[in-house]
Amino acid sequence: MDKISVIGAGSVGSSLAWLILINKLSKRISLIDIDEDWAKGIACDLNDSRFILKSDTFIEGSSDYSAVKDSDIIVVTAGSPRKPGMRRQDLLKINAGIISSVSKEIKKHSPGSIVILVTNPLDLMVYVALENTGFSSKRVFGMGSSLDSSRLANFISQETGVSVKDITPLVMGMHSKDMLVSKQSKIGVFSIEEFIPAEGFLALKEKTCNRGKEIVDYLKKGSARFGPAAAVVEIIEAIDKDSQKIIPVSCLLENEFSLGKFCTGMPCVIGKNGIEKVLQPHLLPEEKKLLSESARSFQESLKCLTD
Ligand code: LAC
Repeated sequence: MDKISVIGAGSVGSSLAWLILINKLSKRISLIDIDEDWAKGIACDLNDSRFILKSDTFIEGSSDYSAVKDSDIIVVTAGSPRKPGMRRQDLLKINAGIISSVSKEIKKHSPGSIVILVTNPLDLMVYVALENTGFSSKRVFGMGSSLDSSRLANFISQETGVSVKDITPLVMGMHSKDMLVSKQSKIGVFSIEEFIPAEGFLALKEKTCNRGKEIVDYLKKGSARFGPAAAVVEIIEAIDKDSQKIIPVSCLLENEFSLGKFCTGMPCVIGKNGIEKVLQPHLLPEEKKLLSESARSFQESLKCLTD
């Protein structure tokens, strides 16, 4: 890939730039931050690791949005992060303002790019970016459920002793504490129940839903960075290699589940065009209910934004 831009050089943005450099996923990275000196400082530090890591990826720090010009992919991590005691939803108004202006800049300077959102509340931010870029929904989506899935896989692996490589986690729905952690997740070819009793899985589900908050509470001055950065890199790699890999991302649903138009986490096939296909897993009755609650809560938040 020729160029990836990362908007927001905070902990997720800088960790992501480092992972891109280590994995040599792009020739250039534009790291944009409102604090230009900060972006430049992080870029200098990252570039100093190029020789040791044998990577020709070069990073440029800037506060000028024109630096995103001609990006293949733009990752948006900019926005206010959660503080202890806050829900992702509490960031709605402030971050919607940021994402709408960032989206207009993206549209102006890099109209052909694929845009991956990380900013919370994620599903709403994907919608705001779609509205303000006018790009196809195949090219604007969010990283959320794949991180939640990775968290679930981590917990299942710890609980059972089975390698994370043999776990197929399935988390969908909103990237919030009301996410849909599916008991249709698998361990090898086996159903979860064959390894973990129902109440045990309920506990893992709870831990998965609360993981972001747990990290915020521990850190006090920040939120998760390594997990989110790794989850974005997985998506970038799938686009770069056109691997047609199934990754759950926050995408626009047009009425697939007869729930109207809203953004939420669904397993999608990811390739060189971004979302190649939105998959529609068979939902258990309680999962259908949770998804319709996601749709309702999405519409409420949207209304709150437009009021
Ligand atoms: C979290 C942030 C990325 O789940 O929403 O930690």
